[in-house]
Amino acid sequence: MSGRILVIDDVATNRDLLRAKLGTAYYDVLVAENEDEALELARRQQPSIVLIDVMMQTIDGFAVCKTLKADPATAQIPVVMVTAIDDPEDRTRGLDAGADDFLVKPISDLALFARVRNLMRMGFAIEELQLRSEAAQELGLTTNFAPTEPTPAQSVLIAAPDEATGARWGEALHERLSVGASWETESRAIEAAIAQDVPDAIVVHQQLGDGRDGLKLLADIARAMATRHCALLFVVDDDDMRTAAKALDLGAWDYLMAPYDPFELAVRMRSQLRRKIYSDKLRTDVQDGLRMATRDPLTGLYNRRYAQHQLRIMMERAREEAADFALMILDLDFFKQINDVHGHDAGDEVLAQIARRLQENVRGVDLAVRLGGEEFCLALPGTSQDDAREAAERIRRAVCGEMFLMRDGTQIECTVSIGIAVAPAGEGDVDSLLRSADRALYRSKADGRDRVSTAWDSCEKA
Ligand code: GH3
Ligand code: MG
Repeated sequence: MSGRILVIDDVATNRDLLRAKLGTAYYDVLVAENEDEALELARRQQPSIVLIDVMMQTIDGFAVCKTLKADPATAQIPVVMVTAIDDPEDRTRGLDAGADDFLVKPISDLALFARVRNLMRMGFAIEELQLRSEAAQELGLTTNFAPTEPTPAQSVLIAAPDEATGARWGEALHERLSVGASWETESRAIEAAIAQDVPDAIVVHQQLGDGRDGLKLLADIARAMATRHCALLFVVDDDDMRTAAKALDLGAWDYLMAPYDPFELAVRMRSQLRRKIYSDKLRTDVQDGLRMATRDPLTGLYNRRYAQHQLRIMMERAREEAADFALMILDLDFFKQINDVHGHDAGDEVLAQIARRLQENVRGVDLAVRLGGEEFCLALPGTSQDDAREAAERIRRAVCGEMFLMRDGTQIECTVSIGIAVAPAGEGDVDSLLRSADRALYRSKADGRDRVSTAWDSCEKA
């Protein structure tokens, strides 16, 4: 997010006025005096907000808005249209072109700065998610942003001043956006509805049916864990720009002022729902990315990279608590033959089933890792040498005691060799513990496989 604002206006004095006004709040202002310049600057400079005057001689502001919204490179940049008079027709056209808001000339500082602050804040949040999602994409996830239309799966809850208004707005949203819309007028019922099923968007009227302050409800919703990602639209009752500004600062994504036009409500809701769908998608990508970065896709176990980091943390904790820390390395026996005889896919299936058996046989505090190939590692905090040996024997039997059943009915037998090392009271470092376990494993292999060896027994022998 650049923190830059692009002002598009073909009149020099207007541009200068806005530049000066925004400059006082230390925003970085870009200006464009024709259409080409505007599109070029928007693409290249990625401003945080675009301000377009709709009353221009040489530029069609609506067309510019439409072009910006149709181009994936600029579609996410919020567009605010500046109108000379509060012309409902201009608003409708602008909203249809994808504009995110309107400012009426002469622009009040309150309205301008409240809107800019709000859009900047939301932009920063989305940008943060985008960056993390890009990191996820580098790990192999594909995400392409395409503006998504709301579907019946989206739900909107209206916190209405009365039944009739709730019904009218609900109908407008349902008909125009085909989303599921419901309404409530009493705070209790509103809270109960949210608790039962968190909606994608909530419309909050300034004055609720039971006289409760809508701004208070808005603030609660914006803060609560369960609802903080809901799109929030505030309906200003007292026709006061200060109330609208306050709503934006409290967390409203957008607001609506009288005269209430159900069409305007629907169009504003559409763009907020799009934003919501987009940010939800980014958030899921980030979660998937994190999962991908830490897990092995075939088995779902943690991967080596994550283990290296996590083992260190676990061992530090063991040292702090002076608790024994056991580490096991498991390597499947003659696994190459399984591939050779039954095919690579069957080998994969055996690996996946082994991982499942491993997970079923460890505690929640243990860490199960696929180190690579047919090699696994288990970290068992708070486990003494005796306990570790016992656990290893149990795991060896649990993992390979039964044959592996393939989808075609084939039964495959596979055994495992295990090496264990224990850091008494968590002393020592992860790398040497891993090396000790590895040496013990090597002994299991050398002694005939399908067995458990311990690092301390080999020390005693040596
Ligand atoms: P040893 O008892 O000495 O460990 O013998 P081994 O055959 O298990 O060991 P080796 O290192 O010779 O071979 C390991 C085999 O594991 C070779 C490799 O193709 C196979 N392998 C590694 N990763 C995968 C995988 O993800 N899927 C499948 N199907 N096979 C894998
Ligand atoms: Mg092996």
